[in-house]
Amino acid sequence: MRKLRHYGSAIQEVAGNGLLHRRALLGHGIKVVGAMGAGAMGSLTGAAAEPLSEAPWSLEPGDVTPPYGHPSPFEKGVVRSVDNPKNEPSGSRARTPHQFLKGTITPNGLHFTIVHAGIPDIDPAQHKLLIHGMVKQPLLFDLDALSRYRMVTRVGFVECGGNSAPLFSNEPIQADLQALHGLASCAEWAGVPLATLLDEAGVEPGAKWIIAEGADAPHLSRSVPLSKVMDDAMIAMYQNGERIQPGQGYPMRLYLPGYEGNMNVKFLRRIQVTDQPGMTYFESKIYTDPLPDGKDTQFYFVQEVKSFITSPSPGLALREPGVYEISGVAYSGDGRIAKVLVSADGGKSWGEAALDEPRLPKAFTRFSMAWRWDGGPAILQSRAWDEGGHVQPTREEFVSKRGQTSKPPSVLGFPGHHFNAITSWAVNPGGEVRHVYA
Ligand SMILES: Nc1nc2c(c(=O)[nH]1)N[C@H]1C(S)=C(S)[C@@H](COP(=O)(O)O)O[C@H]1N2
Ligand SMILES: [Mo]
Repeated sequence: MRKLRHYGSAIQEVAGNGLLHRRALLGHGIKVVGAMGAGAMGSLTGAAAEPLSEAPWSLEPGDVTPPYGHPSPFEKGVVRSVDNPKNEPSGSRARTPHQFLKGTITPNGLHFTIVHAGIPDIDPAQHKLLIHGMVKQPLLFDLDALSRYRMVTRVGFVECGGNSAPLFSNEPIQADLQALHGLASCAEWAGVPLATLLDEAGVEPGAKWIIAEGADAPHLSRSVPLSKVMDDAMIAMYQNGERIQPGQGYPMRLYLPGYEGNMNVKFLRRIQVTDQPGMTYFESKIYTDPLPDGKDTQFYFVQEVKSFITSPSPGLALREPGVYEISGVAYSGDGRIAKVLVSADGGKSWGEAALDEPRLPKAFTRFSMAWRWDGGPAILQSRAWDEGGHVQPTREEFVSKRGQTSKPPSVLGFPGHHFNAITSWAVNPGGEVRHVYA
């Protein structure tokens, strides 16, 4: 390993083109930004010694506290991109601005949202959930009845099968991170385990599936294997502590940790226990993957291991050579993230990123890596492994298995589904960040 001495003390380089040991970001012996007065941002150390001037907000009382808080008006650019703002009669998507977020929890107002016919205005006092089919005793719940059961809390992601679909394009599409990977979010969900309710209803022998149905106009329906339902399915009613957002399925949704977004039926009103799948529209026509041999996959469930760098990323230019934190999220529908490697030289060499705790199964894990950008060209990549030993494929591996622009855009406008290969950001000598295939 090479020692860098440019910044006063020795920081280990752990991989090519400036990837540094994580110690570099702990502030030991490295100057991250310029000295006071020299750089626009000031220094990380010594601020206490400098005189501070009084800004207007320091001289008078501030605003009243609103009953419900909102981000600072200075953060008004941190919003979802909505691709059907007039809510025309087609699907509508709102994408999470990952490039502006840190940590692992997506704020409720920024959770990605896909609705196939708008957001229904459901009166919770009139909404009911029916459980029927191959059960000894059909059950009908209103929200109050459901709220009397023991609830569980679980942090986990939801990812649309169409997330990252732009990366099926033969040429790298120049767009920001939220346009490319914004159809995945992570929240703390609270609700009643579906197993509890099915135990009460009494599942009959021979039952193998449930078919879940929403109360919105399309009555979106999906089949879920009973084994998954009994394992960790939840009727979620709370999202990050408050009632779930209308866009997330108010007043209740099916939450299936790690499973394809579409299966997480929102506005849930019916669960039919059956011995066979419903072969519904979305599971038989839309979210299947065509393979190069002309066949299609049947029943894609688990969102496979994936990661992407959130910063730097397109639109977040680097101002000047120096030390930066490369930061991103990794997740797997199969369990915990075990390891994330980062490259600054397009995959020639890799260094192991630091993983933030807690590392929860089927949830976002934040990773970071210190990087000294010398002002030259670089290609940044991340690659994740999960505890089950699954590894995020390279683009080459993915394309040889699944093909490129594998089918014409579906009715949802996605040219393909379930893309989880490595994403590459090129940093050019001016500091601009572009999406490339490497
Ligand atoms: N009832 C109903 N459930 C639904 C949908 C819908 O339009 N109606 N959209 C599905 C799709 S395609 C996805 S990806 C997820 C998105 O969940 P979110 O909007 O909470 O992020 O919800 C799924 N559940
Ligand atoms: Mo979706």
